[in-house]
Amino acid sequence: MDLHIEEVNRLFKERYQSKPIIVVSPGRINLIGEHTDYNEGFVLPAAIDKAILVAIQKRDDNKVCLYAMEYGEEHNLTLDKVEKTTMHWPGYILGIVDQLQKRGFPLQGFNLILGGNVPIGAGVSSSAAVECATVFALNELFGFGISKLDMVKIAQKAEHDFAGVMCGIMDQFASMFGQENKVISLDCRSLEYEYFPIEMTGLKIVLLDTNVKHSLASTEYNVRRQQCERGVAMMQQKYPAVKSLRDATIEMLDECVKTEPLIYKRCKYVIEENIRLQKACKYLAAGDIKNFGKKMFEAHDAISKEYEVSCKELDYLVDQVREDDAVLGARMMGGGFGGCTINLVKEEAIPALVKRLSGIYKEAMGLDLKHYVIAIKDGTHRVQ
Ligand code: GAF
Repeated sequence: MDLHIEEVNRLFKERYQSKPIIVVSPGRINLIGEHTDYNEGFVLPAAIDKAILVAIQKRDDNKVCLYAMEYGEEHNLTLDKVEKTTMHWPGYILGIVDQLQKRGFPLQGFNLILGGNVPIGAGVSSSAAVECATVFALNELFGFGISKLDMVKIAQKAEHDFAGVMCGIMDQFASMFGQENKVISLDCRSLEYEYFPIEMTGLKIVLLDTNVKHSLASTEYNVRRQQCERGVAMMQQKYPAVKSLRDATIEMLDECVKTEPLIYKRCKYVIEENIRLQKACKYLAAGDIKNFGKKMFEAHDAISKEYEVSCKELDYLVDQVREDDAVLGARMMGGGFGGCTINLVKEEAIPALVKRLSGIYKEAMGLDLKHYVIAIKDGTHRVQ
């Protein structure tokens, strides 16, 4: 992965006359288990070979000077005035600063350059990568001794408070804890996790990017979360032990939530997605990628029809590979309303597939199709 470390060093020296600590934090994929994390369910993510880079060094005063290479923009402030800005990107960094201050960590001023090669808005969670890179870099710089799990929690809270997305823990966890060539089987209730080696001889994970960045995504995301909570509250009246959808069954749903069809649909999707993931994991463990792939298609149909966080471009891309022998499984990935589909594709067939899809996608949707053939890599770490 080409992160232009030399260029970052040169730029840092030019802007701030010092040599920085450099931390990288990857984007993530998720093989199956979508919108289950905030319902205390299961997910199967991994960190990828596209990462955010944070270069950082202390200052002698209480200023925070930020520069984003991607946008050629800077944002400066002082530590006694850490607030949201109208600019998008500083929020993820300042959200971390805010969390550290709230937890009483003694920050001093610092200079920070943000770079990297995670595609923005493509659904591979560049935001979690920025948050994880920032908290890790600040922890290194000031020697706070924060554990990786606490850094994940700080990063998640930063997203809640500064970006306003009431996300689950999957993205930050995957970015921080990723391991090369392994997916993480994570229980989002207990936070117990296991690394699963993924053997896919002759296959590659290909992300097909719709190039759609839906402005409704964060609002609708929070609405879905509330709908799940509503379903839990309805079931709790009869079954007090139901603390989240993790504890619910379809029988309980039938009994308690039938009167509200929309809430019913949403909860049904989540309950079944957890079951689907567990079956899919068994296939993965047995090396049965064909049946694993089938579960991915099933997951897509359910998230599209019942949870309704897909969009026509994502549905189109999944539909176009259903009958293609080169594609074993496909589904929309991440929060939804745009971003990427994740596809398991026979390696030798990738160029022809991309060529075919690019043409018909442009014709049908009027948009260019981007694609990323990805590899699974280590999570957040220091490179300098
Ligand atoms: C987004 C969120 F940030 C995650 O927590 C997760 O809920 C995901 O959407 C859907 O599975 O990426």
